[in-house]
Amino acid sequence: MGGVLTALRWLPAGVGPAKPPAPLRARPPDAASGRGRPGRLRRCHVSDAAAGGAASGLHLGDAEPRSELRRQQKLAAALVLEAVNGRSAEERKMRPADPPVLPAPQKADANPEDSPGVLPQKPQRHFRRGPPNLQIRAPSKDSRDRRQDDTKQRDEMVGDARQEENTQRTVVSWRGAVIEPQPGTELPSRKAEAPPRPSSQAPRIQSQAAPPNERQRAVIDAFRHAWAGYRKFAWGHDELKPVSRSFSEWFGLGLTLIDALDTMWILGLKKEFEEARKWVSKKLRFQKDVDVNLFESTIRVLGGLLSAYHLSGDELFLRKAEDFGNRLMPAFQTPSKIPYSDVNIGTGAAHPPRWTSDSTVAEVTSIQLEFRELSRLTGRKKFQEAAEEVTRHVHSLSGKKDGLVPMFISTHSGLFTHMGVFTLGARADSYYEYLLKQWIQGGKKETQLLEDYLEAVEGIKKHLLRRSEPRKLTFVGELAHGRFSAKMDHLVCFLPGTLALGAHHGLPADHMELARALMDTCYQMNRQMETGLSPEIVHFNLYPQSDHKDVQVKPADRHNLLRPETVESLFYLHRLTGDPKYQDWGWELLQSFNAYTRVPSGGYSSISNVRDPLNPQPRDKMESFFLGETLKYLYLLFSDDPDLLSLDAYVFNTEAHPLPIWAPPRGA
Ligand code: DMJ
Repeated sequence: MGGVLTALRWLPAGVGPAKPPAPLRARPPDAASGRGRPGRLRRCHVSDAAAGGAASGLHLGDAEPRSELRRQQKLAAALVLEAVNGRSAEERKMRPADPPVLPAPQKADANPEDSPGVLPQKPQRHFRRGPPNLQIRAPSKDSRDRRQDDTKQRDEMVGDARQEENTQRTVVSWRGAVIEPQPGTELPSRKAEAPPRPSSQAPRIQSQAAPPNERQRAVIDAFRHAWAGYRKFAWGHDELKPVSRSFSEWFGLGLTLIDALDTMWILGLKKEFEEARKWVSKKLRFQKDVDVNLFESTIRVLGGLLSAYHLSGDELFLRKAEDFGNRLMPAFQTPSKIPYSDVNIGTGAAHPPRWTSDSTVAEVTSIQLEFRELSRLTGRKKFQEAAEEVTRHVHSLSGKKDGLVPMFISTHSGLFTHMGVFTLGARADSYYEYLLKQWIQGGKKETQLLEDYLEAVEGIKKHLLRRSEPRKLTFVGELAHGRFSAKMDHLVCFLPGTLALGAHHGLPADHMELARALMDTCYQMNRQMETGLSPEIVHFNLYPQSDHKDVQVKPADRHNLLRPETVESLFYLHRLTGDPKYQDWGWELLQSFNAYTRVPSGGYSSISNVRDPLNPQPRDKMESFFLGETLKYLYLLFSDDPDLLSLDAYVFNTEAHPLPIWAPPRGA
């Protein structure tokens, strides 16, 4: 394998295999590892804690060195910030940032308390975006939807806002004639108060995008095949069961359809988008007695609707997003303000999972991009406030290990629980991702987020990084009560992309070095399997024995759920380094998906055995993220246009839904 570095600066001195580690955990046979889905839980956390308790490595005596480390991290963050703000793009070897894509957040967002009477989102004048046949703008139809969907409060809000808009229009006059502001032209006197609009780059995505190249056309073909199955056998339902040609429900919200909206827009699938949009308009109703998982529904439904709004400019999606966001809010009504995992969007009853009062750390800390954006667009501060309260709270908690967080948090006490177990995989992964991405979303000003992210990357290097034998693949393992396990979830393969993104935004160059090495490893996790597809979990070999391979797979971990993380990181690595080998690797992956997961009658299926190309054992399920993430990232990976969803203009949520980076405030 090319690209594995021989000298790894980030590995702590003296780190290396000593003796074979004792097995740390027993796992139930079906280790699907999805977060928040009771049926897919894979951990035995309580027994893990008990088993390792005596040997706990989380010493209370760490407090002193940790505060010193923290001080150093703050210093490092300050230096990085100075560097980010002070160095030119050329000096940083970064592509120059695009001009701001959106007006600055309204004043009210910056300091909500100062503006108690601030108006919520004004109804947007519709500025035509994208090709005409996607501009589904019949006002009467949309008004009808609004009448059906919206609450009384919302009607009042809209009424107020209309008044505001009228006032604004009459202010703009020349020799007695009213001049309507043009799209993108804001009068200086009103500019600071202009409501946020859909991203100004959105039109480019379809109108000026280069025609798809051969590999992109292959992605379009894959998408069409997946969509055909969904359309035929699962239309309006959550997930396609491609083998039995039926469907399964999770929340009953047309999850696949919503997750796929922005992918269709980006791939230029206008007919499909239009049909899906019609379903959203006519059929998607949130007034139903159903429990949804806060995290999963936020990243997929709220994130999907918000990005569909930004790309299409269609207010239907924003209205739906706001309605849905309102229905998620009861989840935050807990003694600690750490949200419950589940909320009933019809009744407003929120609760933790049946077996615990805890929430998952990654879940409560990976809803912020979406809630913050919803507040910015609607002018309603409550979404952002509730989500940021969680961030502040988690920031201040003890129980971390050099920036690494435990996997559970109590909704009663607000404290971490099941302490001493640290992973970059399930239940913690996107905590790290959202530290960085919120910092980017907010214009790189929120230094607390940066500090926590930088500290965590140091924690990863110090505690979780090792190299395998014999090929010396750099990987991220896990730590349970001081004992290292060479186990890595495929989920961890989001990390190379996140590290590369941080380096692009001015963070230390060794983050990029580490990103490249981990990318090689994630590629090998796929490459070394007989189907070319990664299993859900691998264990790395730490001992130099000639008959051992680097990547080992336990029978219970052999499944592949069509997950996106490898191709997600390939997209970032290619976009930010320009190295075509990442596109070639992605191309191999697409071939493997086609060879082993494509179901002839339509759709793709997760499989149970990535080691048996003759019988990969389809599991009869197409996860919504295959359309929302995997195929979208493949399409973007195969593009050579850095401005197709520029990483200086957009930040992708953890379900691959692009949200705009907020412009820095004027004068900053
Ligand atoms: C997606 O829902 C998201 O990417 C999430 O962050 C992790 N799990 C799946 C994909 O693997």
